[in-house]
Amino acid sequence: MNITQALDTLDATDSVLTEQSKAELDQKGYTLLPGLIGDEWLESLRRRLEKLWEEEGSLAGMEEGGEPGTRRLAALVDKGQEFDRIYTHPKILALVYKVIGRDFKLSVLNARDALPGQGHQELHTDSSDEYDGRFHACNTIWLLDDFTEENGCTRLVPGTHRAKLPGDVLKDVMAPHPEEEHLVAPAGTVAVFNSNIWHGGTINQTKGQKRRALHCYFTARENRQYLDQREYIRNETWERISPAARYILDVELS
Ligand SMILES: O=C(O)CCC(=O)C(=O)O
Repeated sequence: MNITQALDTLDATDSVLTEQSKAELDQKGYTLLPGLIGDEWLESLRRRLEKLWEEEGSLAGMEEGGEPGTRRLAALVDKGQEFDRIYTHPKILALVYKVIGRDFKLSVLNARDALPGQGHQELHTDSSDEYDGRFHACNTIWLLDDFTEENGCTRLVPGTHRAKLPGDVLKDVMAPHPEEEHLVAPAGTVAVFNSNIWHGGTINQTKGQKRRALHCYFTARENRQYLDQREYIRNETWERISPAARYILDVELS
């Protein structure tokens, strides 16, 4: 198996993409896919996350270290069949391939919910290297609740995916940026963004509204995965998923 075969098998070809999403991803550094998660799937994802939060308690998200002020979950590839369709979704994979432009794999699949009064993050990129003529990673945020101005939507600064790293040029990475755009969109939307774009979570100003999202992050194949999927993969997951999915996870038998 190679990336071309994996993408072909999963129908992740250019023909599933619109000209608009390709152009936005290239020019702004992000694009939105409204309604990608159907109602039934959305409900099953929410149910699964709540069950995992209940079961894992204070250990939730600890595979990746957690984040104060948020509920996190990590290593989701192995925590439910509901997640199989996330990292193998044809439109997502086709867009990720547009950004990275070469062989890639999943790095992490996790969840994040900013708690009331919390969740503000510095403007950052998800790539430690600034743009050097090609891109090395691509992230996606799956909105499981409506994202509003009040409940901690993501902020993104369009066009910064070809800029320097925010910490190198901004005086205050926590401050609002004059050009930032807010990811206000209904549950079921997926945002695909170049990992070099400046972005960050904002504060959940509501008294108790949830702001649950999945992050499905892909990296060029030569990079290390943030979470070593081989270390976590369970037999039942490995046997359930397709050879193409195993390729995307980089858990094929060598
Ligand atoms: O969930 C969000 O709004 C963005 C989170 C993020 O950028 C991160 O955790 O690195």
